[in-house]
Amino acid sequence: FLSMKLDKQLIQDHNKKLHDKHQSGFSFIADRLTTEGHDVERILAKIAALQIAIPSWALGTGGTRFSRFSGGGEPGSLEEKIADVGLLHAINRSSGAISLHIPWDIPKDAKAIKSLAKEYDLVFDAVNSNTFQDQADQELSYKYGSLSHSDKAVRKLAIEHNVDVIKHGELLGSKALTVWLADGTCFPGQQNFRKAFQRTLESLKEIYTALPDDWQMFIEYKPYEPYFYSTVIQDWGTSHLLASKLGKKAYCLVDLGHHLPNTNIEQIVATLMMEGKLGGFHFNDSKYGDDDLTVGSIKPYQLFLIFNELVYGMEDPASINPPPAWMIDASHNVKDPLEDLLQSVEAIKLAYTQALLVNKEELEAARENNDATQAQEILQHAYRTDVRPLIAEARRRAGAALHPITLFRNLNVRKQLIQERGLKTVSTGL
Ligand code: PSV
Ligand code: MN
Ligand code: MN
Repeated sequence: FLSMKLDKQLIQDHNKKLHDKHQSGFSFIADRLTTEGHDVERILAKIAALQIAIPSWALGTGGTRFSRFSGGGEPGSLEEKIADVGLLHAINRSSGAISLHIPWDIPKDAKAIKSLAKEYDLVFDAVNSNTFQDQADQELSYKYGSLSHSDKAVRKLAIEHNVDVIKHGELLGSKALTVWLADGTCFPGQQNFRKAFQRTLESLKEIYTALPDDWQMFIEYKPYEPYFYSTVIQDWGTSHLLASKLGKKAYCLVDLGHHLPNTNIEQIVATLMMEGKLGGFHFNDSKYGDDDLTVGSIKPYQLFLIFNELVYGMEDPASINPPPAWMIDASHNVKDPLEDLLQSVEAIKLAYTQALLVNKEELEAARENNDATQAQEILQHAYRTDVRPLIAEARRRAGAALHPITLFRNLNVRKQLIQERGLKTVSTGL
């Protein structure tokens, strides 16, 4: 099944069945938007262009520190992971990139892996380093930190690993390195904050030197976990400080789950874009912490407000921010990972499309007049528009499925994957 790739005819058959229902829904929204002065074709082109990278570590069932309930048919090799992302991309034509975590997914033969990905029409997004775990044969430990460690020899090991990750990425055609530094402490007094920051900066400078000119470095922040008292790169301010000190190839990476409850993430996005320092995004959703749930499952309005700032930043002709890299960073404990990813991509596209509908001129006028009521009307008019037929239409035109989850289920994909790969499978990741 997977070696055959998804037969395009299956998608056509699926679309044929849903055609009439889709067409009436699409005409309805297209007419309404046209009446409101929107250029529907322009919106469809934008929706089609948005590609979201799938993390290689999110294709299997995730777990917590308490348990992991393994799912069947999970990809056991990088080749199988590529096949899974290829399948998602064939179904939605919006997941045309894969983001690798190294050493969880070391390509043994980069050339072969690159050409396999090409067969599925996939490219390699940012490569991620891992200095939050000790590897089996590792002589020095990251228990007390990596890039920030008090021991120079440990820092050197972590720096070399990051440089090595860049080299792997170069062979695959990646153009960015994401550094998420778990380093931190569990107890007050355990660490000199200033020294830890300085050492991290020095280590990052060495990695930055090894970064090719056409690459970017994304610095991901997170307030807590795995350590529970302090984290060296705890927030966007720290990430921004490091990125500015490093230089123009260094940027901040916003992971939606990496904020303390009720943080105004859309305001962070606005500030970073204003400064030209928003490099990338890890999408997920959460109720409490870094829950890594399906995008849009808990706080869809917040996601829309974030996209409202992203669209504003991207469409601003004076913007100095490069186009951000879009990635999902999620974990699936109870859902089929592939269904969950299809839902996440859909949620991102929904929020993006709704943000495209915001009447920017009217919103600015309301703001200038301090008309809070009207500002809310304008935002929620866009947010409450059912844009699903637009996304489906963009997919249909790209040769993808009108309703991805329905197709996935009707094709019995999981059953076939279990037949191919077995019922008891474990995929690398957290
Ligand atoms: C850390 O919580 C994180 O968000 C980083 O992006 C890691 O690379 C990823 O999760 C690992 O699952
Ligand atoms: Mn992340
Ligand atoms: Mn995370």
